[in-house]
This record gives sequence, structure tokens and C-alpha cells, in this order.
Amino acid sequence: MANEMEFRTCPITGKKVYATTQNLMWINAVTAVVFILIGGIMALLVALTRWPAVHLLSPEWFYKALTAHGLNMLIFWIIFFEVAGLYFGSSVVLNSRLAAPKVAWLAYILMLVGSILVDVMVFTDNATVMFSSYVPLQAHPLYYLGIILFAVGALTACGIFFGTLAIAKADKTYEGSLPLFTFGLSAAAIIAVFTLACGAIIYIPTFLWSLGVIKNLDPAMYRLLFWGLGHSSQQINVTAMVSIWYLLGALTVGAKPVNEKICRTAFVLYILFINLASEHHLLTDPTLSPAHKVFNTSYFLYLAVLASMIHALAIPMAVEVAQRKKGYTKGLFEWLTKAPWGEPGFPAMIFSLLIFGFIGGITGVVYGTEQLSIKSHNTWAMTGHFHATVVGGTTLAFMGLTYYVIPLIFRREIIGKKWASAQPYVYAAGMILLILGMAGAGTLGSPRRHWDVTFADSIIPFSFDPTVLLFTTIAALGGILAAVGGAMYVGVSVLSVFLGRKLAPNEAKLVY
Ligand code: HEM
Ligand SMILES: [Cu+2]
Repeated sequence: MANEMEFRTCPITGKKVYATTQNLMWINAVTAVVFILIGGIMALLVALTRWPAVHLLSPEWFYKALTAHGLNMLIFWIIFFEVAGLYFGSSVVLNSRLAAPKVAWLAYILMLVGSILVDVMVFTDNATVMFSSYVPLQAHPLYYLGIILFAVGALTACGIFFGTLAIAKADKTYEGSLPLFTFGLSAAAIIAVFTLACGAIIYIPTFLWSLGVIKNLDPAMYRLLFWGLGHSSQQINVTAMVSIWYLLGALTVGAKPVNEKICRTAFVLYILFINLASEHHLLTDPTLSPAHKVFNTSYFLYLAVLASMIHALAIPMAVEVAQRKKGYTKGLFEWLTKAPWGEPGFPAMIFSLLIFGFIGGITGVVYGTEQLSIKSHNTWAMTGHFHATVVGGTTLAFMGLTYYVIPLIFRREIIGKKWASAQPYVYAAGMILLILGMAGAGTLGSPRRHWDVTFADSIIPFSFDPTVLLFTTIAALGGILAAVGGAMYVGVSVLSVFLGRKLAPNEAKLVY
């Protein structure tokens, strides 16, 4: 292991990059990319099965692949990447050594062992329980153990983040208050602690139940606590994504928020209100009182939505101001047309913002009302909504950032810059079509998590609206295009990290 105090100075930003931080970021980010590859292959298989013209997998394989897709994408890809981000936001941004690097390696090993256990259980037919693994559907005990190990590892990584903030403060490695990016990540890490605590509270008894130690586990209690984990973890993603928007704005056009205080207040709104909205998953659940549900998912939720709206306006505004200062002042929109559209970070940020805000955000607020939740619950429209948030929003932002982390932190030149520049366009276009197809079919009543959307093999002859077929075709074509975009991302990042030209220590060229 590298010496804790060993560092190099970044020729572009002048920041100290500690060797331990660099290695830990490297391993967590590379592992994340392996998981998006597994999750992406499953995505394609699932999407092709939902397309009646192909109907690829058997029912057994469909549910196995769907379980694997949800877990590898939403948990493993996203959280490994976020851990790399936490080390970046604390150690690199604040110029500080990382707290307890050995413990950070332990956290990594826990997360890795946990995720491998989960995947082995899913692929060996021991855990076809879907992403939500609702009780009383039961998986092998090692599946629950895998989730617990992963969560403990992720919680430890948050501890390292907070520890590093404390060291940076004590060593006075930065001046003034925390930079906005790190402030946003701190909000994400605080939400993560609540989230992972919910995970522990529910998965430990579930593990004991699968072992037969506990005889009965209340499914309603499981659902409530599960969404304390399942929903809140999406809020970590939102918060991390927004922080990355600010960073990409700064990296690509030198954008600085006009009023940082407002942006910081918006992050605080996330911490205070967003977790309470978890109950929108239970709006159709008969076990909670309507007053309770409506209060949580309406009034409190709107305060979190307000925070997203503040960010979604503050960032384009910061970009406009930065561009106008450069002299792009002609007409209303020269600042936008002269933006660096050919460099991947800019379109990744803008598409992430638009898909998250206009599609994910608006559908979220709409489906979060009790009456409409009843109509859309468990339809494919729901899947459309969250692909706009976690894929078009979070995943696309993470992808955009990767192209800068590779030269800046891993010191390798990007191989295939043209591919990298085209990638956000391909992925965003595919996602928009996929989401449109899912939303359309779902609005016409097509259920989510269903192997056969035409119900051809059903004992009871259900009828279905044939327009659904138009939407499943749009979804399938979009899914294929998004899979191509995903493959471009994995291809460029893996090739660059392993085979890209090593940059000389003083090479100050940001590759784009
Ligand atoms: C090429 C990209 C992708 C495609 C084509 C795709 C496609 C799909 C499809 C067809 C479904 C099945 C819907 C159903 O039958 O109910 C699905 C489910 C899901 N996807 Fe994706 N997806 C992609 C990327 C992602 C990413 C990046 C994430 C997370 C970051 C994600 C998270 C999920 C989750 C959580 C589910 C639900 C699993 C469940 O119901 O248990 N997807 N996706
Ligand atoms: Cu939710």
C-alpha cells in the first residue's frame, strides 16, 4: 500500500492528490464500471424480452435477469462510483490526506464480497426476488448477508469521508467554508447514514428470518423500512448528481453559482425533507392511514422538489453568466449555442439536468399524488419515471464526469475522444426513447415486471390495448440504442484506464 503521506501536485488545479486516495478512487471506479457492464448486459436481455417481437428469455431467466439488472445498476454501479466520488470530494478537493486508508480498503473489500455474494445467489437461482425482495418472498440467507456486508462497507466509506473532512479542517488544508461540491457530497453522506441505518434495521431481521431464527416477519413493516432504504438511497443519488452538475459546469465552462448560499440552502432542504417522501412507494398500501401518507408524500415531498428546482435553475444561470463573461453575448442564446457541445462533460450535464428535471421530476410529482399513484402503481410508467431519474439523470452525470477523472486523477489520456464526445448523445437519445415507450405502455396499463406483455400464455384471456405494441417497440429500440451508448462508455473508460497514454507529471493539458 502507498505511503499515507505521499502525494503529487495536480498541474492543472494545483491540488494535492494523495497516492492512497488515488488508488482507492481507482479501484472503486473500475469496480463500478464492471458492474455497469453486468447490469447493462442484463438490461438488454430484459428489454428484448419485453419486446413481443423478440421475447428473448424464458420466464425463469427473465426474472433472474431483472433482479440482477436492478441490483447491479442501482446498488453496485452507483454506490461504488459514489464512494470514489466521496474520496475525491473530501481528499482531493480539500487537499487533505484520506482518513484511515486501511479502513477504506476494508470497506471496499466488504462491498466487493457483498456484491459478489448477491450476484452468485441471483445467478444460481437462489434469489429471484427482484430488487425490492419483498417479504414473504424468500431468498437464500447468503443473499441477505451479501446486502448487509455491502451496506456496512458503504457506511464505513461514509465514515472515511467524514473523517477526512475533520482532518482537513484540523490541518487547515482549505480556506473559508467547504467548497459547494464537497458541501453537496456531505449532504449526500448524511442522507446515506439514515438510509443505511434503515437497511440494517430491516435486512438483519430478514437475514435471521431466512435462517429460520425468526419465524414471522411482518410484510408491512418490511415494506416501510425497505423504502427507508430503497427510496432514500435515490436521494443520495440525486444529491451526488447535483453536486456533479456543479462540478461539470465548473470544469467545462468555468461556471460558478451566482448565489452560493441559495444552493447550499437547497442542499439542506434535501437533508430535512427528502427521506420523508419514501412513503410514496406505499401510497397504494392499505396498511398506512391516508392522512399520514398524503402528509409525507405531498407536503414534505414538495419541499425537496423545491430544492431540485433551485439547483436546476441555478446551474444554467451560472453557465450563462460564465459564457457571457467570455463575450458570448449576441442575442438571447449565443451563450448556449457557443457552449462546448463537442466535449462530453457539457452535453452529459445538460441532458442529465433536462431528463432528470423535465421527465423524472415532473412524472415523480405527478405519480406521487395519491389518486394518480393508484392508476400508475406497478405499471411500466413507473419504470419509465425512474429510468429518467437514476439513468438519464444520475448515471449520465456520472458518465460525463468519468471522462475528466481519467486524465485528472488517473493520469491517462482518453482513448477514443470522438467516441467519448458522441457517447452522451447516444445514451441520452436511447434513454429518452426507452422512457417514452415505458411511460406510454404503462399509461395504457402494461404492468411492470411482466414477462409477457401480450398475456398470450395466460390461463385467463386478458385483453390488452394493441397500442401497447407501438410503445414496447419504441422502448425496445431506445433500449438497444442506450445499450450501445452504455457499451461506448464502458469501452472508452476501460481502454483509457488500462491502455491510455500515461500523462507526464507536469502535463497540464485537461484532455478536452
Ligand atoms: C441500457 C440501459 C438500460 C436499459 C435498456 C434498461 C431497461 C430496463 C428494463 C426493460 C427494465 C424492466 C422493466 C420491467 O419489466 O418491469 C428495467 C428495470 C429496472 N432498471 Fe433499467 N435499464 C437500463 C439502465 C438502468 C440503469 C443505469 C439503472 C440504475 C442506475 C437501472 C435501474 C433499473 C431498476 C432498479 C429496475 C427495476 C428492477 C425491478 O423491477 O426489480 N436501469 N430496466
Ligand atoms: Cu422513491
